[in-house]
Amino acid sequence: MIITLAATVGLAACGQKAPADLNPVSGSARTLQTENLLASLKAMANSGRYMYAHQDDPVYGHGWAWDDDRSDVKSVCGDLPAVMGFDLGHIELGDEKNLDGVPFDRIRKETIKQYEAGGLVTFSWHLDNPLTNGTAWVENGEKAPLERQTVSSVLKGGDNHELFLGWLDRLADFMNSLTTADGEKVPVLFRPWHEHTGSWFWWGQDLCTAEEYVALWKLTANRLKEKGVDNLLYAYSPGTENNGDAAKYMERYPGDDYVDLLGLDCYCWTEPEVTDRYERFMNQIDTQLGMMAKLAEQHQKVIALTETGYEGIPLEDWWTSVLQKSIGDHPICYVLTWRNAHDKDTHYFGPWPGQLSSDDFVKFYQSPKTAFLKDISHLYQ
Ligand code: BMA
Repeated sequence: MIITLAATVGLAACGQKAPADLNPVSGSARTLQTENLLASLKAMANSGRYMYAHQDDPVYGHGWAWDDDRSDVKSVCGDLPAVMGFDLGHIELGDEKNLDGVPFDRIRKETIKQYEAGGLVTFSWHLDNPLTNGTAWVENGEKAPLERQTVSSVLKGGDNHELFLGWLDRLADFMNSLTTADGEKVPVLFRPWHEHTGSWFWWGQDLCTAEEYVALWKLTANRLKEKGVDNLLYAYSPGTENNGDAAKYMERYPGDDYVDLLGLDCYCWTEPEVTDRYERFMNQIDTQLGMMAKLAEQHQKVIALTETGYEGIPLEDWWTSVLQKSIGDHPICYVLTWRNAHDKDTHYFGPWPGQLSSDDFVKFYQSPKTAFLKDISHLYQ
């Protein structure tokens, strides 16, 4: 079964190889491997199977950090996630480590390793605020006058435009540094400016206008292109605020030329006052993925559940009875659960040995619907 599916995905990807000059973002060449990756993600979605992804999986986990060749997911089910997520927050500052203390050299190493194993890496970017020098998060709530000016300040004509170009150039240097020993550029899925439909990041809904948000996205993609970055697919990932309304979902969409994948960040409730948390989460996932699948068809894109999870996973069969059920047959290419912090006891979204839901995670792993690293053929050929 595993071999058959791997072959199907691999073959479908081969059949749809796009010429390298069909780069929708840049208009100039995006590497052939990057185009092949996009074809493979589409083939994966059409195969009825989806890849499992975990943030920071190979660099730390529940109760450990910085070991080599270790993973909470592998310790539980014997295989690695097919997709690894990493965060690039603080690359803009020229720091050696990201905002969670992960060295960028390690992220580069793991990205190349995952590519050589045939799997995928996706990057989020919780970058600092260039106007306040604060974090990505809006720290002053409604009294956030500076945060409200941040996006306009980095756009052309704004006081922080030059500074921000420098930040983008550091990001570009990192993307360009993702090369194998043979000099092959490693394609990755970049997911900038995420959860913009909420108002907790400086690029969020109430912090900038739709025009400013779109301009921010285009500035980012165009600058990276100018700096020779040709190994990125782009993911757009709003939160759930649109309630299934396609027009709202697309309100700040930067355009088909700037996006490859339509995503969704949607978490299971942990608030004690929410009593129908599973039902609400499942309905939300079902409604939103249904809407996104239609949009993906119209816009020729692929969809994914770009962030999800239930912090602390206090339900024994959450993986199969809640997550997997709500995804159902929606044609996503992957589902990502957030990180297992090594320094915060209850901040984890993936399994670890002995965790309440770990047996159920093994069932999720064994399901014919899910794909882990050993299940996939090389996504780039
Ligand atoms: C958040 C939390 C934070 C972390 C940030 C970036 O959701 O996990 O602890 O710093 O993501 O990874």
